[in-house]
Amino acid sequence: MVHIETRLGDITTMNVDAIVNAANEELMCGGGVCGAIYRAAGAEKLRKACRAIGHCDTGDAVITDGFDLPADYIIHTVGPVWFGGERDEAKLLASSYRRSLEVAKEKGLKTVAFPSISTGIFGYPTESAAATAVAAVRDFLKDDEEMTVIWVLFDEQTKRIYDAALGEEA
Ligand code: AR6
Repeated sequence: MVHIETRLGDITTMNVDAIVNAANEELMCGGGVCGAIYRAAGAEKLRKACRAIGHCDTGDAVITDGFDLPADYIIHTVGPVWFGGERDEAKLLASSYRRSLEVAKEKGLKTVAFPSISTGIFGYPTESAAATAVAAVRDFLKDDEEMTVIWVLFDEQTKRIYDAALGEEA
């Protein structure tokens, strides 16, 4: 069954098939959720795995082991930097979600946890990011009977915005 939900919390604690990292194109250890994932997975091991892959385009996704995380895998996707909405940001953000779920499906993964991609350091306004994210995930899942997607949101305000985009009670 397709299931979508939101939770408040730290994505690095999630015991799921894969958590998604809001990465950069160089796949380097950054700040925000990326830094937290590097620390929790084991920075050296993750750095080595990311170096072997080398690069990920904006809107694309790659996968590594989850190393010391409870999650089996990390899907690294690069969301767009917000430039005011004039540089295909919505298309690229939708692509980040779609490619992450395609990579998960290729591996046969059933439960995937996302952070709020692009809405921190990359500056994407949360309301429009949530609307685009929810539409992209629903579109991908419409034919898939067996995936669970969980947004793990770090603060109450962001959770409220995703709940509203999903049309649920906050
Ligand atoms: N669990 C869940 N969400 C978190 C966590 C956590 N442990 N920590 C932060 N967030 P950001 P971006 C939230 O900046 O905007 C990095 O340097 C955070 O509050 O992590 O896509 C990368 O390497 C926000 O709501 O990602 C890239 O260079 C959301 O995660 C760049 O930042 C995303 O914020 C990516 O920027």
